[in-house]
Amino acid sequence: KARLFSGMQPSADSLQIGNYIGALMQWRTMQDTYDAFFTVVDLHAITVPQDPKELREKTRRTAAQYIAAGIEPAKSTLYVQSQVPAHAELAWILSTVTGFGEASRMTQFKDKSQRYGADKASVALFTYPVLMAADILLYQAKVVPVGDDQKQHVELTRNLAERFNARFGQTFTIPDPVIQKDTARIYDLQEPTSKMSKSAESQAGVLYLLDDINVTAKKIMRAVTDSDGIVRYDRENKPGVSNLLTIYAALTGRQIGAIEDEYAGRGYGDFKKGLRDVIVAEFEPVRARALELLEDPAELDRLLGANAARASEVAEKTLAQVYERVGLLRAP
Ligand code: AQP
Repeated sequence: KARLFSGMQPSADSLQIGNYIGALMQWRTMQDTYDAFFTVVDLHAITVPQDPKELREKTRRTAAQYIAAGIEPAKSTLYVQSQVPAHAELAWILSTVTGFGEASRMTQFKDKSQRYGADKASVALFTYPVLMAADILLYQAKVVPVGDDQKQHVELTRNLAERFNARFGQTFTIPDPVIQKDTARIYDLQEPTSKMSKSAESQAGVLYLLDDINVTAKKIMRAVTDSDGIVRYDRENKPGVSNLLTIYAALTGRQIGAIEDEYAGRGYGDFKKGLRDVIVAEFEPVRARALELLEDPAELDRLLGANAARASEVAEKTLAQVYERVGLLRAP
C-alpha cells in the first residue's frame, strides 16, 4: 500500500465544515486504499500563541473528531505530532536547505502574519511550511490530501525533497498533493469571499462540527446570500449561494446542477432549510461520537500513545538516514 500523510492543527475546540469536507471526508475513504498517517499537528498550532491547558484539550478534541468522523485507529496511524520527536528534528535539517526567498513566498504566512501583525508573528509561523515538509517526508508519503489552501506548501515540500535528494543522494519520496477540485475550498458563511477557518475571529460564519445542532441551524439560516433570489452557482457574482451549493453537493454527493434544478423557483429560505437538514444529519452522529470519546480522556490518550509509537518506528528510520547523509557524527 502506498503511504499517505495528512494532518490538522488543534487550533480550536472544534473542527469546521471546511476541514470536514476538504480533509476528513477524503481521509475516510482513502484510509482503505493507503497506509495512512493522520496527525494532530500540535507543533504547528503553537506557531501562534496558545493557552497550554487549552492546547492539550484541543489536541484531544481534534483526535476525537478524527475518530468520530470515521478514521479508524486500527486501520490508520492516528497520533499527536509532538509525541514523535523526529518531526521537529527533521524540520531543522530541512530548514538548512530552504531558501529564505522561497519561504517568503508562502501566502499562508502573508495572510496569517497580517492577522497577527508583522511584529507579533513568530519565526515558527514563518518556518511552518518547513515543519510541514518534515511531517510528510518522514513517512516517505506519496499522497498528501489537502484543501487547495495547502497546495503551495506541498509544492515546497516537493522542492525541498528534490533538492535534498540531489545534494545528498536519494532519500525522500516525492509526494503528490491530492486536492478534490470542486469542494477544495469552503468559504465563511458571513464573508463568502474568505476561506472558512476554525480559528476565525468571528464564529458567526463558521460551521463547527461540535456546535450544538440548533446553533448550526441558525448559522445556516443566517448565511449571507444576495438579492436576486435564484439558487444558481456563480462564484464571481453569487459567492454566498455558490458556497452553500458547494457544501450541499459535497455532503450529498450530488451534482450542483441537480440541486439548482431541485430548488428552481423556490427561493433561499427553502434552499437553506434543505441544506440545514443535510448538515444536521451529517454532523449529529459525528458530534455524539466525539463527545462520547471525550468522556474517557485516559483511554483516548492511551490509544494516541500507542499510535505514536507506531509512527515513531517509521519516522526514526528516515531520520537516521538523513543524519547519516548530512554527515552528522553519531554516537557509537
Ligand atoms: N475552508 C476550507 N475549505 C476546504 N478545506 C479546508 N481546510 C481548512 N479549511 C478549509 C483543510 O483542512 C485541513 C486542516 O488544516 P489545518 O488545521 O492545518 O489548518 P488550516 O488549513 O489553516 O485550517 P483552518 O480551519 O483555517 O485552521 P486555522 O484557523 O487554525 O488556520 C487542511 O487539509 C486544509 O486544507
